[in-house]
Amino acid sequence: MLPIAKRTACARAVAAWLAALAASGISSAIAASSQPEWASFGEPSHHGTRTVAIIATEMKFTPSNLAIARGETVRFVITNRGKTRHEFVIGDQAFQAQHMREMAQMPDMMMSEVNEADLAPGQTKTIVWRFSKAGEFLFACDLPGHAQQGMVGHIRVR
Ligand SMILES: [Cu+2]
Repeated sequence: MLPIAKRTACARAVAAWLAALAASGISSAIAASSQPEWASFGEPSHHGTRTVAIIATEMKFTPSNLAIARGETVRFVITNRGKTRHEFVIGDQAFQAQHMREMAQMPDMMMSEVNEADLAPGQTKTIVWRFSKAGEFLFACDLPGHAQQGMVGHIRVR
C-alpha cells in the first residue's frame, strides 16, 4: 500500500483532469456520468484465472504482445529488472496519452491507480485486471520518454 499523500496527489491530478474535461464541454457527459476513467478497457479484480509474468527493463517489456479472451481475468506479476524506476500502466490509447501528459508535467508523481504499478529497481508488483471489453489496448511505462523508446506492449482482447 502506498502512503495516503501519494494517493491524494494522484486523486488531485485526476480531479484536475476531470475538471478540465468538464470545462471543455466536449466530454462533460462522461465526466458527469462518474464512470471511472478506466471503464472503457476493463476493471480491477482480485482473482486472476491466468497469470502473466512481465519483466520491465530499459527500455522494454517482456513479453510485449498478449492475446486475451474477452472476460478473462489476468494476474499481471510485473518485475522491474532494470536500473531505474519504471511504471506498468494498463490502458487504451486515450488513457495512455492522458497519463503521459500528466507524467510529463509531474515526473516524480507516484501513481497508485488500480490499473497502474510504480516499480523501483528490483521491485515486483501485482495487478489483477478483468478484460471485459474487446479491443486493442496497451500496457506502457508512461515516464517521460520510456514508451517512446520501446516500453510499450500490446493487448488484443477478443
Ligand atoms: Cu520506464
